Order: sequence, then structure tokens, then C-alpha cells
Amino acid sequence: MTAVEYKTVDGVAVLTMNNPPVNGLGANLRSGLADALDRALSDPAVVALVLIGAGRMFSAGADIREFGQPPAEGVAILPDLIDRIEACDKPVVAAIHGVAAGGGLELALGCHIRVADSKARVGLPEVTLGIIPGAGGTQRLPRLTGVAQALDLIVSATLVPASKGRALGILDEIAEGDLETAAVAAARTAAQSGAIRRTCDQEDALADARDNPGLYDDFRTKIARRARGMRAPYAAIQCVQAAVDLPFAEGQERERATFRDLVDGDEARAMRHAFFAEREVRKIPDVPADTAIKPIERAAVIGCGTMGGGIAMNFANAGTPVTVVETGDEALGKGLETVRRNYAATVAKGRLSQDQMDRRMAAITGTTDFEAIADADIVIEAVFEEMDLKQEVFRTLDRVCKPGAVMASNTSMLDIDKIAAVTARPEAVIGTHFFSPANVMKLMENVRGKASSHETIATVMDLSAKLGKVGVLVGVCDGFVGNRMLGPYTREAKFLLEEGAWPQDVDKALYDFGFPMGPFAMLDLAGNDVGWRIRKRQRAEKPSNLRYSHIADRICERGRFGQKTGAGWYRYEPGSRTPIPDPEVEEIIVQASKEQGIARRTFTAEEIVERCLYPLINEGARILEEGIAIRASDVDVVWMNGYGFPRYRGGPMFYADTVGVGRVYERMAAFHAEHGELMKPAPLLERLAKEGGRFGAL
Ligand code: T1G
Ligand code: NAD
Repeated sequence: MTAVEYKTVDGVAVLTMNNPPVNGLGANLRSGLADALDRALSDPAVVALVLIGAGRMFSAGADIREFGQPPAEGVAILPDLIDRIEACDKPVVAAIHGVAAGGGLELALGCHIRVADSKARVGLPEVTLGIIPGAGGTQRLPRLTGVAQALDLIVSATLVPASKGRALGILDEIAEGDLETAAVAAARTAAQSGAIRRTCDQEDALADARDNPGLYDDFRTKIARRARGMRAPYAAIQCVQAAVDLPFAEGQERERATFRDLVDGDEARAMRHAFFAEREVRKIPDVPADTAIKPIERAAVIGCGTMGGGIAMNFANAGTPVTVVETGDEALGKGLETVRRNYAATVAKGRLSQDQMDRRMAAITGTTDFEAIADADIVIEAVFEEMDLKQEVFRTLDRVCKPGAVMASNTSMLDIDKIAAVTARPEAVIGTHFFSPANVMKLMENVRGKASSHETIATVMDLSAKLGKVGVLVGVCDGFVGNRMLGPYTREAKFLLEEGAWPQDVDKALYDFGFPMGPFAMLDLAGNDVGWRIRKRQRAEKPSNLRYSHIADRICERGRFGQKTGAGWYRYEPGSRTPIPDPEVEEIIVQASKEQGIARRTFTAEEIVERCLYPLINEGARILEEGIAIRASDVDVVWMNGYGFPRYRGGPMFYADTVGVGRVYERMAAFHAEHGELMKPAPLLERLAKEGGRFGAL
């Protein structure tokens, strides 16, 4: 199958890119385009050209799978191909539908006219891959949109709708009728006018920036929080500045050199891994891709507390009517009021219109009567984390829910099989573990029980995408993937306190590593009482003589549950979320060291990072051994989307491959020797270290 189909319409050569699934501009498509270009330019009957995409879109850009591979012999690289198109002496029109992203939009920017259908989206999202636009985007985009707009688009990596693309000057026309027809007409008009408008020649839009050199520093300040630890956004700013300060060709050279410098770097490799990991996670080896998905037209949520309210908002945001069930009118009123306040806060920030808020609130109904949800297609239970209560709720759901309904639990740690076992339809039971705040956090750990049917699994995996979440299928164990790995991470953080570190030392080390906050600030945000309840249950269920730190319990015994009580590992000024070290906590810590007979010492940031992260990775290895996670990259997706693991490090298992599994094993073995059984290396970690293997190759 040729990657580029060629036809002529009224003297216009129509070049159709056909490289499913997203017309990635790989070597085959680039050589197809070069050949078609030769043909059109050498045919005197051809007065103009149209570039259009077959399938779902114009093009999603360079073929990311080619990165890190040796360049294809004799095939023009994308920047050169685009320069050639721009230099054409016959008008070239890009006809855009679906998406024109990255190199796909750069290809269109090299064309002389851009026509799009009204549903199209365009953008340069390369920084999400740890790179910059490398085919002229940083040089051509600002020449159309102006510098400030170009910086915003490139660094925010947003795909903007056609109407905005038109307003920004990226698109010249929105096709009313058939796209190809409109593009051919535009091409003929341009040929008749004889005028060709090359983007590289457009200088006017750069003028503002020339008069305002401070614009770049202002922009760096603006992005500092979300671009922390990354190189690509700052490299993009420098290249856009080069577009203003240098002649076009030199600016291009600067961009290419910067692109080459980034594309094989750790950041780019980690973010490419994240890109494909979030697509791979949807594929469940034993659930056929054509498994039937149950339609979800009505939903219900049991419990409208911290999680229930957020979960209901997800359905309302997706346009699915949802009913929340509470124990009584007071609890119901309180829960719905929290939902209303959350929406009002978003409206106040201008991120939602009042009308949208009203429609979403109207989609949420409250009741105290379980019978009222009998026709729900899916029910998600989010009541207190107590097994007896959850089983009681599932007995009720089994009685009232219609046949075929999916019955899910938002439990953080409990055994889904034990919950399913109290129903007559365990095949319809599954875990859907959202993360707090549930209407914000992207991750859904979907927990398959022994009896969960393929249909139930396929339905909730599809639901995750419909709710704008990243769904990861995991197996049943205490804490599933995320919370189970969080255990050793926070455990070692607490031991470090007994051995001499302060909460702020540990938090600074992990913050500088790239987490949005360290373990102690995170525990104060989530609420220390949640962990306390879990520790009590685990110690009751599995008494052990292994090392245990009492510091966290002593802090909870004093009612220090974190931000919600104004004090936890830190203290907080009223209305502030800024953690302040508290001598009262330091006293508890020093006392614990004394009781353990530990001589306190200081730790380097590297020691702290290894001591907290390597046991987390080690637990990830155990989870893979047990088949609780399907792939190592699934574990990475959980941590990047649910626990703030820095995306530019690719997740814990990818990070282990980056530093070397041998290094992680060596440190774990040393920790085991020094700290005992809790730090025993997982057999998989040991095997991979000895074989020189990688988690990514499993
Ligand atoms: N290269 C290779 N494969 C790609 C791809 C790409 N650019 N884009 C998507 N795929 C695969 C993806 O892995 C999946 O495969 C299938 O296509 C469908 O994708 C010089 C160097 C366009 C918004 O960053 O953001 O150009 O899992 O499930 O949800 O400056 O795909 O089915 O086997 O995501 O409808 C810059 C990346 C590249 C855009 C569509 N481009 N793609 O979303 O489909 S770098 C991007 C997306 C570049 C130049 C530089 C999205 C999409 P599989 P999907 P979707
Ligand atoms: P919460 O205490 O804020 O809310 C629980 C709600 O359930 C309360 O409003 C209560 O009135 C209601 N409820 C209790 N029994 C009920 C019944 N029989 N019928 C109807 N409603 C009933 O708790 P939460 O933090 O929202 O946690 C809910 C579940 O989600 C738990 O299983 C928890 O482990 C899990 N979870 C919590 C978090 C978190 O960060 N809070 C994150 C993920 C998962």
C-alpha cells in the first residue's frame, strides 16, 4: 500500500497521506511525499497542490517510534521535506481534519495556505515528549501567531480547536462544506493570483517581541512551577527567541541543534516511554479487543463523602446522569453542597461557565433510597473503608440493581473478591479505585477480581477513557499497585526520621527529585488518620516482629491528622497549606530515636532518595512477580498519574532501568544487610540485576 495516493482535480494535484493509524511522518510517508512532490512539480498541467490525510486525521507528527533509530538511508528528514514544500513555486494547500500535531502541523506551516474543517485541532505538543518542535515549528509558528501566543501554544502543548487556530492566524480558512473541495478551490484561487505567501517570509508578527525583550523571562517565571525539572520547555523558549533575533535559516539551524541535543536525552526517552505506556495500558492480553462494552447511560454512587462526590462529578462532567445515595438527608445535603462548592470554585477561576455548572449539577441527583438506583448501568460504592459495611452495601446492590449492571467498589485496599463473594453475580463486581480529589486525579486503578468477567473489565476500562482518566487494570492484593508500593516508601521515610533526618529534609530531597511534594507533606494532605486506620487493621491482621516506627501513631494520637486539623507532620497557619516544621513533632522524633537507641546522623539527598525510592521499586518488582500488574510500564502509569512521580523520569520501573537495575539491587542488598527483612530484595530484582536485564524488557 503506497503511503501517498496521487490524483489531480481541475489541475490541482491532491496528495493523500495514508499511513494508519495517525499518518505518522515516518520514512515511508516522507519518501512517498517526496516522490509525489516530484511528480506534481514536474507536471506542467498541475498548477497547485493539496496535501490531505486519509483516515482519522491529517497527521500526528513524526513517527515517535523512529526516535533513537538510525536515520533511513536516502529519505529526506522532515525539516528538509518541509523546506522543499515551502520553496515550491506552485501553491501548496494543507487540508486539515482531525488532528495536525507536532510535525503534522509543522508540515502544514510549511504549506502556503491552511484550510481546516471545523472540528479539527492543531498544536505543537512536542514538550510532552521531552523535545521541542524540530521541523520549523519554533520558527514558523511565531511568524503567524506572534511570539507570546507561540510560546503559550508550544509550552502548554495544547491542541487548539479550528476556530481558535483561525483566530490565532495559524489557519487561513475553515471549510464550510467538503474539506477537499474547499482546499482545491483555495489552491486554484492561489494559482490564479500567482501570489505565494511563505510563512518563513512573514516578519510583522515578530515586531512586538523585538520591542519587549523581557517577554521571555516573564514567560519563564510563568511556567516555573509546571516546568520544574524539565529542559524541553526552556529550550523551546530559547528557540522562539532565536526566531525573533536571527534570520530564518539561522533560527532553523538553532532549532535543529537543540532538537538533536534533546531527542536522545533521559527526559525525552522517559517521556516517550510515558506516551506509549499510557497507550499500552489499555491492552489486556486475555481480554479480546472486541469484547462487548456495556453502555453506561445512567450511573450511581453510594456515599457522597470526599470520594463519592468527586466520582459523581466525573460522570456529570462526562454528561452521564448520576444518582448519589447517602445514609440520611443531612449527609446527602452536606455531600451535594461540597460538590456545588467545588464547581463554584472552578467557575470563579473562569475554567467553567455558570451554565456548564448548572447543567452538571442538574445531572447529579441525591437520594437516601437504594431502590432509586435500580436502573443504573454502573454503581460505584464509596462508603467508609470497612469490610462489613461494604459487604452489607453489596448485598443491597445485588438485590436492587438490574441484571447486567456493573457493581464497583472504590475501596483503597480491601479484598474485592471478599466483597464480590456476598453477591450472586461476582462476575459483575470489580474495583474502580479513584484518587483524591477524584474529579481531578487522572488515575483509576481498576481492580479485577477472580470472577470479574471480560465484559465487566472491558466496560470499566472504556469508562476510564470516557471519564478522561487513565485506567490501569490491576489484581487483588493489599493496596493494589499504588498504595502497596507507597507502603515501603513512607515506611522508610519514617525510619529516616528515627535515624536523624527531619520531615523537611526528606520532603526536600523527594521534591527536588521531582515529586510535587515529599512524603510527609503528602500524608498531611491525604490525612494521617487514613493511614492510621490502615496500620491498625494490618497490625491486627498480621502481627509481626519486624521493625515498626511509632512516630506516626503518636502524632495521630495527638489528633494531628494533617492539613484538615491544622497540624500533622507539620503545622499550618489557618487557611494556609504551607507546611511549617513543628518543634512538637521534632520532640516526638527525638524521643523515638532514644527509645530505639539510635544515634542520630545527617543524610545526603541522594541517600534519602535511594532509601525511599528503591524499596518502592523493589515492591514493584514483587507486584510484577505476582502478576498483580500486567506490565512494568503499567506500574509507571499508576505512579505518574496517581502519585505525582515525575513524568520526565518515566515512572519508578523505568527510572530503575535508567539508573540500572544492578544499582538498585546492590543498594537494596546493602539495605537488607543493614536494616533486615523488610528490605529483602525481590527475586525478580535480583534475577534482572544478575542477568543485566531491564524491567522494560519483561
Ligand atoms: N508516532 C507514532 N505512533 C503514534 C503517534 C506518533 N506521532 N501518535 C499516535 N501514535 C499511535 C499510538 O501509539 C496508538 O498506537 C495509535 O497511534 C493511536 O493513538 C519534528 C519530532 C494524535 C491526539 O506528540 O497526541 O512531530 O496503541 O490512541 O487518542 O517536531 O495520538 O493503537 O498501537 O493516542 O485518538 C509530536 C502524539 C510527535 C502527538 C490522537 N506529535 N499523538 O489521540 O489516539 S514528535 C505528538 C497524540 C514530532 C517534530 C517532532 C495522539 C493524538 P496503538 P492514540 P487518540
Ligand atoms: P468519607 O468518610 O469522606 O465518605 C464516606 C461516605 O459514605 C460518608 O458520607 C457516609 O455518610 C457514607 N456512607 C456510609 N455508609 C453508607 C451507606 N450504608 N449508604 C450510603 N452512604 C454511606 O470517605 P472517603 O474518603 O470518601 O472514602 C470512601 C471510600 O473511598 C473508602 O473505601 C476509602 O478507602 C476510599 N478512598 C479514599 C480516598 C481518600 O483519599 N479519601 C482515596 C481513594 C479511595
